[in-house]
Amino acid sequence: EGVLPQEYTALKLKVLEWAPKAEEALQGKLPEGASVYLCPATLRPETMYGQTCCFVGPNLKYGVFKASEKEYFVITERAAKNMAYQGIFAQEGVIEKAADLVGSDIIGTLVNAPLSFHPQVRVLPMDTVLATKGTGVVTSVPSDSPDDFAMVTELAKKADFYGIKKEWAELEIFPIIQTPTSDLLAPYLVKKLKIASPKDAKQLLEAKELAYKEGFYQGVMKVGDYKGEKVEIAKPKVREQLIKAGDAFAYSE
Ligand code: A2H
Repeated sequence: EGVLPQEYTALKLKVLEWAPKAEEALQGKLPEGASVYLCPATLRPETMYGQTCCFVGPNLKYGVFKASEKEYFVITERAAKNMAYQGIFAQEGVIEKAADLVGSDIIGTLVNAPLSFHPQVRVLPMDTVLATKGTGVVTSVPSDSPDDFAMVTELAKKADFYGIKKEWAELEIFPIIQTPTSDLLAPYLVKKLKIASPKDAKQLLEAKELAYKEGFYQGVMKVGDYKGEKVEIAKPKVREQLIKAGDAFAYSE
């Protein structure tokens, strides 16, 4: 943990169709017409064009928290407490949980992914999601995040083991950012550092650091409204665009 607060962008991925277990757990617990969103926290809002799925920790506990009369967020209790005091919920300081969910209940849920070339993506498991960081929900951008690329590769390889449909993990990975090395930096680094699975923690950490530095300082947007602009410049613009559209909000911790 650093000394400075981490400024995240929390996205709103609207639930379009619940996985059966989550559907059951939510039976009769939400008001008529309410929308529920999974809210991943990201440091790379400019990469959201490349979302291919949304990760939850299969063993983590989540709640469905009331953000306003008609909107509920799936996040950890820890994140809900932080949000309640950041003016994110309609009622300042009030934490109201409509239901409990375990990550594994949510897997297979279909959500809308704002800005993505894949407007509808599935919720998939990732064991390395930490309960102690962000919202406990992570949006997957395999083009630019080595962790995400390693995980979707693993999920596609062992779909039966993970209890998912292979095609949920095999969405096309589009180039989002051009750097001097590649326009698919995460897959490039995973290959170069011979990362075979999400368990190769040491190499993944190295890949993550390389990808983050090169992407941020030398990257140029290949897509979207800020195509051709440097990532450094485009990042706050894409963030504002998402927030203005009601598809994201600022979250810090
Ligand atoms: B990032 P920091 Cl394209 N557990 O978003 C594990 N990882 C988490 C998490 C949690 N509870 N909450 C957020 N994260 C991930 C995009 C992205 C991210 C890209 C490239 C790098 C990258 C798409 N995934 O992060 O420890 C989220 O993944 C590398 C740093 O607070 C979030 O941003 O610095 C990032 O880690 C926050 O990590």
